[in-house]
Amino acid sequence: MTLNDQITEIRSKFSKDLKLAKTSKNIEHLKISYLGKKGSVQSLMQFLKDAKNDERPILGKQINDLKYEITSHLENSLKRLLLEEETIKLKSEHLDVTLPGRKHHWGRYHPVTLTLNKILDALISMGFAVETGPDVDSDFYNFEGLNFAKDHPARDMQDTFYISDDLLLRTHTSNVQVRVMEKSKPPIRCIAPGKCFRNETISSRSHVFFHQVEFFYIDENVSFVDLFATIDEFFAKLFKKPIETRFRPSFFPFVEPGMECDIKCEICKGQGCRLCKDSGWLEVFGAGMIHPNVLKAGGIDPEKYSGFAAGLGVERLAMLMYEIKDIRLFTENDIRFLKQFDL
Ligand code: 2U9
Repeated sequence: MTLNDQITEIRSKFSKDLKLAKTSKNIEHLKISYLGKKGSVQSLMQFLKDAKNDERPILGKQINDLKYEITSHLENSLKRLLLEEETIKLKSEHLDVTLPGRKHHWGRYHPVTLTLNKILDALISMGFAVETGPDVDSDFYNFEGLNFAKDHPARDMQDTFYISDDLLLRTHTSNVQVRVMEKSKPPIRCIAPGKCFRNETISSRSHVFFHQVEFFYIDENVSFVDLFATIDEFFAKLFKKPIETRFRPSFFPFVEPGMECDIKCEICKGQGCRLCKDSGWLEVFGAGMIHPNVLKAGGIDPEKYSGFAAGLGVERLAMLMYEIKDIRLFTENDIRFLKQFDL
């Protein structure tokens, strides 16, 4: 077959192949099969090798013309197909700017966090410093160092989640203060906020885990008067107005004397209502003067120093402040409940 015959054959096959090419990818393949190193046009170079010297330029020109012709056809088709493909892509990505926007749902603070932050703000402004400690602790930091007798009912399996003989989920945040006493010298003013765990039956008023804030002050000559004044000041800061308080004697192993603190019910102004169960008062705090045995266990001389301590349940206070009737709502993550609370 002569070079001319071959060129005619390639040209006619190329023209058919080009008509069949529907995508830019097809064009890339044609480019390789016609113009590539092992392509049809390249194979024509064999004719140049075998040609006489005077014929070679003429044959070379014929091959180059064919190469140029195929190249320009391929380039034109590629341009056209790329444009078509781009148009289809843009159409599929069409953005309807008239559609309504998507609503953003802003996160909110959990009511327990809101209440905790309010408590901490009030106490920090009074010179107390936040300290934290482990949720899982030893019998010493949760009980023994806090003057709990070996047979105290709170150590019972019914109240405490034990991990091993000596390890347990703390039942209060007082374990923090024992550590603070060990590492610091009076005067100490510290707040211990955190999670606590008690093996209780879950109901509308009690849960197996809840949050506490405890605070204590140890120095020379700290007295009950300091405790009363601190609690009154705390409530005034929390509620942004003076609040009437009432103190009742009570017992906790880590304080002596111990007491419970009530505030005048804000809803009925002491007249009696559903929230205060007709008593006119709401129980908020447990408190007292730190027991000498507890000071001793923390390495503090009870002959020289004295201190007061107080503790409150955060969920309980949140229930009073926001009039929430069931403690279980705090852990159910129901968005209809959670979105009702704002700073
Ligand atoms: C040390 C010494 C003393 C912290 C105190 C209470 C009284 C108290 C309860 C309130 C409701 C716990 O969450 S609650 O169930 N707390 O009544 N807490 S005195 O006394 C301490 C703490 C640490 C070293």
